[in-house]
Amino acid sequence: MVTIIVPFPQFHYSVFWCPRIILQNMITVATHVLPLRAWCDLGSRSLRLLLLMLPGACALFNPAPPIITFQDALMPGLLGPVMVKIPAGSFYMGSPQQEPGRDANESPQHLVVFQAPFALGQTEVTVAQFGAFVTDTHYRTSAERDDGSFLRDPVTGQWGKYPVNWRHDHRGQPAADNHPVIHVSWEDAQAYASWLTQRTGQPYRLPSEAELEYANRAGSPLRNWWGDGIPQAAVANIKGERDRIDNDPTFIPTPEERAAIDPEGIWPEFFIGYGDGHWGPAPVASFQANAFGLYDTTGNVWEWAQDCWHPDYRNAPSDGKAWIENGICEYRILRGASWYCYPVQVRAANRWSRWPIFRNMYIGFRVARNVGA
Ligand SMILES: [Ca+2]
Ligand SMILES: [Ca+2]
Ligand SMILES: [Ca+2]
Repeated sequence: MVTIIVPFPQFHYSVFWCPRIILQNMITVATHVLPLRAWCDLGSRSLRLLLLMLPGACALFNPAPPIITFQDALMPGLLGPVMVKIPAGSFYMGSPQQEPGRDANESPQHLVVFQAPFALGQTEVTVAQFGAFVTDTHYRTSAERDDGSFLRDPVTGQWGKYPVNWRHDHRGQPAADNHPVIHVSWEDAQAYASWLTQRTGQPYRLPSEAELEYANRAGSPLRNWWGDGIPQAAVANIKGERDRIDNDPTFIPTPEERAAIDPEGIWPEFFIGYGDGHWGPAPVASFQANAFGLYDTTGNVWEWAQDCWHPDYRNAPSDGKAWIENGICEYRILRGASWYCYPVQVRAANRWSRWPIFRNMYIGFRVARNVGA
């Protein structure tokens, strides 16, 4: 195992990080429990000031730990995906009642505690990485066994099943090696993780839904790890107004999509004024990492999770493990939204699910692995 330690790169986000329990509890109390009047009545002015300064002060004196990455050897001359050690900790999973655009399936917001660290792929699995697996095993994906995968024709705008697979991009052209692999199903993702386990002797698997949200937020209780609202800089491959390619009808959602995704018709179809330079998947790690050192946790491609679908979080486990019990296992979880999504879907708490052999032009995955303390 090769271990690389890099310094914590973004002090700004450590404000969320070090005192995450204090900060999240303060926000929970401030927004759920205390009405404004009670907050104003809370002790003296100096006490209020102290409470507000605490997160910043704590970050100054107790900075977040460094980001630790490693790679396991797969076979002579080939290393596995770069993995990031995600620290043990806790967070509130789901969205608060007042979050704009939320769905009932994100309720109730609940505390999840990770007693032990775990590791997540630093990036989504790439075309090159998936290709090494196929070369070694001659594995045939769901798309290859079942007449192709789904994409929107960039000329006609029509959704359809085309003779494409993991080797192709969102237009059906050969995909670049450094792009996230797409047109892969939950079953294909399982097969890849099993191969990593077999080749490395280490316990690779798909992440749980809780792990994906915890890792995505990286301490942020806001709508996204970079904050609320429209990003001021290019932080992720999401659907920006300036990402539109001339004459490409796939930028405009179909009437069915619009009705299904935004029944109230109040959300814009893209992030207004935003541009990240990509309509379609971008090479992995094209944008800055979040506070955990992970790339593209939001945007680029949706990512499969291990869990079965549950319509909300009632009776959800609090240990962060994949939630299978009493679930609808004909559907598996997808997280993080994609380059194709409406802004209403681009929220850390947002959830989606599809059946295990489903695949299309905006779904990929990253792997997880158990690690020692
Ligand atoms: Ca984009
Ligand atoms: Ca992603
Ligand atoms: Ca949703």
